[in-house]
Amino acid sequence: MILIGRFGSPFVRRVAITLRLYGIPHEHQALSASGDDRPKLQAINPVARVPALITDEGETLIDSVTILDYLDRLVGPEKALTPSDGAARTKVMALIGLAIGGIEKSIAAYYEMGKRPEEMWHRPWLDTLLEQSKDGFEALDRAAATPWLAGDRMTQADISTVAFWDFAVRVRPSDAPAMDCPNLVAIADRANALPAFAETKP
Ligand SMILES: N[C@@H](CCC(=O)N[C@@H](CS)C(=O)NCC(=O)O)C(=O)O
Repeated sequence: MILIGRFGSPFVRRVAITLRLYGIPHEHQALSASGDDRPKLQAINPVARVPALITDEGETLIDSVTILDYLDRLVGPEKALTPSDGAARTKVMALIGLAIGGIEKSIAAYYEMGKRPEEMWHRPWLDTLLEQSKDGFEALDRAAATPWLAGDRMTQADISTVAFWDFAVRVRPSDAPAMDCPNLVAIADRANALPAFAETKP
């Protein structure tokens, strides 16, 4: 199978970490969603977004949600890092929902600042996005168990959170309100010491 996209994308990174933790052999094509790579990416994903995954059967999956679902089914419920049902699944999904809220707002702010000249930034909208991102991650921090987000065992909630948190911290402007997330910092430190996380850190 082939993973498409650079680890600088938190959505690509969460798939790349999962592939490593599952021990699934794969190729990696580090295409970017912008610049010269765009036509090549568009030939794989009509929306020209990363990640995409080309399966061994030749199916192309786009969006990290569909890709993670595929990988979980491939390894089966015993090994899957998203519990397949019950309260354990609901808990992990609730945590991932908060993490997605935090990262989507962080990325929207990143695009507002990166895609427009500064004089065209809509400051009230940018401030709202930065607040929403902070609120999402801080809610996730309050919901965190220990040593991992959902308790004793590392789950997809940890993988996604660490990929998203690392990105959000990296791109957050220095004058934005600081995010107070000691639990996320501790989980990211613990996770980033593991090879699957360290090897994919941009
Ligand atoms: N919901 C998607 C989000 C993917 C996404 O936003 N990817 C970004 C990179 S972080 C991208 O390719 N952006 C280029 C674009 O949207 O044009 C997922 O989970 O895979």
